[in-house]
Amino acid sequence: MKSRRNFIKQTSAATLGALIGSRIVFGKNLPKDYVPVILQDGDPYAMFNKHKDMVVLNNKPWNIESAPHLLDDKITPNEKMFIRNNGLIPEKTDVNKWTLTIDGESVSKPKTYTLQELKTKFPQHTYQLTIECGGNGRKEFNPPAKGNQWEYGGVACAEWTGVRLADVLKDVGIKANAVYIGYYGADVHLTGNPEKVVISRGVPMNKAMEDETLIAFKMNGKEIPLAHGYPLRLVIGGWPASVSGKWLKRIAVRNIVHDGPKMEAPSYRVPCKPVAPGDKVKDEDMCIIESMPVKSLITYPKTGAMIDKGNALNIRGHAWAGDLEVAKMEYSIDFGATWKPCKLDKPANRLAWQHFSATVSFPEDGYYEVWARATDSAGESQPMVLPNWNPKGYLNNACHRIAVKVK
Ligand SMILES: Nc1nc2c(c(=O)[nH]1)N[C@H]1C(S)=C(S)[C@@H](COP(=O)(O)O)O[C@H]1N2
Ligand SMILES: [Mo]
Repeated sequence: MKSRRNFIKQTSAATLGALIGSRIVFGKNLPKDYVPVILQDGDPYAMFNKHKDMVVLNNKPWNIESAPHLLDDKITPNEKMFIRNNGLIPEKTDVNKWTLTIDGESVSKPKTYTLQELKTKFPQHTYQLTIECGGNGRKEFNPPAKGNQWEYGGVACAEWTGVRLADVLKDVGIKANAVYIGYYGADVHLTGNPEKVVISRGVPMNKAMEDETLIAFKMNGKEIPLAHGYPLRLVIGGWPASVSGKWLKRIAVRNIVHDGPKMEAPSYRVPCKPVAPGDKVKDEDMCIIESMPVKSLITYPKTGAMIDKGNALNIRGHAWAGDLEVAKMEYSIDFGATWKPCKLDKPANRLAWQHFSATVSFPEDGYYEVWARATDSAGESQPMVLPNWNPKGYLNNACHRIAVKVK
């Protein structure tokens, strides 16, 4: 608690406002080192403006997960959006001095932009983008994998506004030998060592140059909340959210596959070929996760729903499929023996999750489970109970299941 108070004390009114989730109207009058009341108790829910049902998995670094029933909104609001940090949130964020530098082997002349330049020089675009932590669903794997035990809530689809990474890279001019981009953020390593990079990941050039790959400065029409990368972040939908670098300061355009911290095996990698649960896998047999697998969540009702006999149940939720579209959505009330179709909407834009709904009737009273299964445009479906085990517990896209009692 003490260090957090110190952090808050040294922070500007603008950053405090970002923490609280609204502008401090008379912020210029705040006494020096004064901690606003809402932040005084160090309550992460107040500090990050999160819903009370969110689950804190870790506080150093902060990792907070959402839950299926909290993700019912079509566009995820900040209050229900998971936080996944590998290091410490940057303490002194002076937006007026914030710059983004583009450099690396495949850039002849590195270039640095102020926030203002980025916002005025390039066309702005807004997309709904699904980002899911590679470790979402880790909790279900057996043997268990180390790391945050994410259940279902490490996913979100917010509306992001920014400029295209492609437009900025074209403005800088990149060489033909460019292979990968790698981001660098302003967050601080857990050791406090300023020389150490917390995480620096990236994507191949073809993903970097997609229309939807944004250098974003707004989330859901407002400045990005501090925990989610204020004032600037990469947002790269459909791939593990670890490629969406927060507190973005620098992008290196590399002539090799980027080799920053957490690019190397076994981080964000899975066995190139399936292995048996518990197997040891050599580093060279682990492959970088690219597009995320097809997945869905029932966001209404919450598991444990009780309904009266004879009443139908309206279910709804979202489905997503990495770089692909979801082509089909089904539900089962007989543990996967038979499946019925759900109504499935088209995505608002490429890489946005898609909404589904169905009216479910039950033949008699008793205990049921409603299982939901999405199939992507390449014909891949979610596994019913668990996908292939992997040493780090990534990519669990098993069918989501809710309990329902009819009486
Ligand atoms: N600079 C920086 N960017 C980062 C991270 C981080 O620790 N530092 N975590 C990554 C991971 S692993 C995930 S899952 C997403 C989480 O984004 P969110 O906290 O906005 O939900 O941010 C990614 N970007
Ligand atoms: Mo992540």
